[in-house]
Amino acid sequence: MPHVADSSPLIPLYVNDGLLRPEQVGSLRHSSPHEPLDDLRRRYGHDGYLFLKGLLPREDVLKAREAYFTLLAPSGVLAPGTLPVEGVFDKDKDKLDFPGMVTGSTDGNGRPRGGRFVDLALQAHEEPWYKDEFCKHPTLHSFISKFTGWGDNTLGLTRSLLRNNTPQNKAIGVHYDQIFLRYGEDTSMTAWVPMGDIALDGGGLIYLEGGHTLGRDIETSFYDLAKETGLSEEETRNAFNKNMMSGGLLADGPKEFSEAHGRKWLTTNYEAGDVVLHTPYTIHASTINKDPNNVIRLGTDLRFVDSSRPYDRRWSNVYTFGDGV
Ligand SMILES: O=C(O)CCC(=O)C(=O)O
Ligand SMILES: [Fe+2]
Repeated sequence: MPHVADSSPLIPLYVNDGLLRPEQVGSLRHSSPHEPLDDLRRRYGHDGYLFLKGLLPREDVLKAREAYFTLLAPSGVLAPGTLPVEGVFDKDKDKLDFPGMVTGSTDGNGRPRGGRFVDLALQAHEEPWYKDEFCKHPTLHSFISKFTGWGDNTLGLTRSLLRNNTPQNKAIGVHYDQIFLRYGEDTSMTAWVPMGDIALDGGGLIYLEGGHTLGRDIETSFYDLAKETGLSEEETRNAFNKNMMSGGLLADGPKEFSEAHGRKWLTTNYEAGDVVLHTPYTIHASTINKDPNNVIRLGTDLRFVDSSRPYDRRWSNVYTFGDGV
């Protein structure tokens, strides 16, 4: 039987629009990659996500975390006397000089404000240890190919975003991924991969309870609205069309969104090696990183598709600022 945590997290969780009330928070259901695939598929279909404990070897994830912060260290982001793999933010620095890669906190060209830190954070996406090794981890690839039944057609899309949430900075708002993948079918799968341990209040992802069915309904209403307001097919597919919020998000604030829909946000602490798979309609956001030890939250979202089906080819290049997706 999967372990189902039965108590709501008790420590305060902050999101972009304030502190979540205890009744707005629940626990993410845990699964093991060793359970029968049919059970896991059923759970994924029911919950809209699958939180796989320890899918990846911990040391492989920590190796990538170490490489990332070794690359970024010259920017001065790390606390003196700490190791790169720890990724501890130097609390004497101004957090605004070290902005995370988060939708909404960018200049007019899609670039987050910030100097060398931002340049190096972008460069990390091109590094062989990231794009050729970590993103193509055989354990993840092979699990997804079996889980989905896509087999040899399983394709990991090249475009991905390394999200480096520095303490106290803004977090990503409420969204589902299909908004950004509309040039393809709604059959993709996202693997959200925490790159390091993340404490409960350390800025991990939060999932709206039953959010995949709500996300599907919202997408249908966006399409209906697009028709009513006379948008062309091209405009309809655009995540940033005039009927959407700027940045393509459903809302900036998870707290108000949970109140409006009467649903909880589900979360947990994460450990290096864990992976969450989610559907293209699963509604999610992130908490603000309040880690008491100033640990920087690093994670990436890897998208997988069935390459025999139409998929969003705009995701075939390494991420750059303002790439329009
Ligand atoms: O890591 C984050 O804060 C956001 C990741 C995300 O939205 C995704 O996995 O689709
Ligand atoms: Fe997402």
